[in-house]
Amino acid sequence: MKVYHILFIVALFVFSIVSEEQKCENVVVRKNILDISSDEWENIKRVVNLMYQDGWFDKFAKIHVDAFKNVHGCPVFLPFHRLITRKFEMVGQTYDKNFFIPYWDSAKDFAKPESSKVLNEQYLGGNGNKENGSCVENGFQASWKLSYPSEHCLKRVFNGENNSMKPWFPPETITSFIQTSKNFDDFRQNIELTIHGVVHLGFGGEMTSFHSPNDFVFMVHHSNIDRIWTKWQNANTTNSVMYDGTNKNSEKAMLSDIMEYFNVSVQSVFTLGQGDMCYSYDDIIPINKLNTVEKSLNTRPIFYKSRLSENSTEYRNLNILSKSLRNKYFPALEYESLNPNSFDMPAPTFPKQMNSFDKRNSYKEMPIPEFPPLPWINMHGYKVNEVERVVGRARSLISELNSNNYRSPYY
Ligand SMILES: [Cu+2]
Repeated sequence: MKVYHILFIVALFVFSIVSEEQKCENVVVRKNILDISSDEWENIKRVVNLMYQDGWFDKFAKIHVDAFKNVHGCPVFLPFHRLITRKFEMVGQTYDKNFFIPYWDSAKDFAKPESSKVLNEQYLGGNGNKENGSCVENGFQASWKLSYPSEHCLKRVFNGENNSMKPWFPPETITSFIQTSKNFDDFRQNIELTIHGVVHLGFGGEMTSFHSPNDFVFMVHHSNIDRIWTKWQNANTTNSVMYDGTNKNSEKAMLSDIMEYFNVSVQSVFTLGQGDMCYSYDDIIPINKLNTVEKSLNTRPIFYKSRLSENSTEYRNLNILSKSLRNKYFPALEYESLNPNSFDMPAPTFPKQMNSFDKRNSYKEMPIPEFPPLPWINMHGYKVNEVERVVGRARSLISELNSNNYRSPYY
């Protein structure tokens, strides 16, 4: 045997050990907060309350404040927030190894966010009490006292009239972002400047401050933002390794960039199920597993983990849109084989045909979210023209859908 043969075998052996080590042994599945059992939810609340008592909320709020100016409005926004939520989850797992951060699929609540079940007493609670310093008085975080950056109660100040919130972006926009974003940073902007922002802005209080991780809403919201990124990563093979754009220091964003405070590379958080990223999502099939189920998916309608069933009268098909609108906003509808990760709402049926409209007249035109206010733009160091372009594009998608008789199944 020649020397390089031996070297090759040794290298192969070392490589297989490394990749073995990187694979997670225990993977927790993050579920939709509305789908988890009451026992599971009781346990999550128990762990989160223990973390609160032990000062972990102060700690995570401080990490977010310290990193703030470098991790918003640039590519590392997605990897950094993946990492901070995962680190929070890992701390939770020291209290209970099955702990996971559920996600709040907030886009589904776009029209009237304040009436979401997620804000009920048994879940996250509602608005702060205006008469009492905007302190949150219901939900499992009621009467929390926080000490970072200084002693205060947990605050929420909803941004609408009479305890309401201004509308958010509907699932149709998220689905369109997954299908039309040109590269990683285009996708990051589409998400950060729309659905990410409106949820923070809707809550106000802690959620519009630098120390937003004080509210557990931050974690369920960022679990969802991360879910949407994971969907995009698994919508096709190139997305799963795509990272581009410009960092805050004007340098080109690289997978080898080291993220501050945690001191790990962007690369190390890029793939779920590897390294420390030992979690998955209940509604995402990893792209490498997709090929095996693809055939069966193609022969029948795809309603993968959808809340709406095929026979539901509430089901509306994106295929009612004209070919030019489909090409512009939902190009994946034209693909030979549909990847369910390209949709954050029910995918259309096969064969392609128009579903007839039902006669319910309770469907309304989707409300169009506002541009984010200037203080929010400045706080994050966003560029006004960038916000106008990205948010403007999402707003015109909604108005074009409205004016073409599309009615959202979620409203
Ligand atoms: Cu943040």
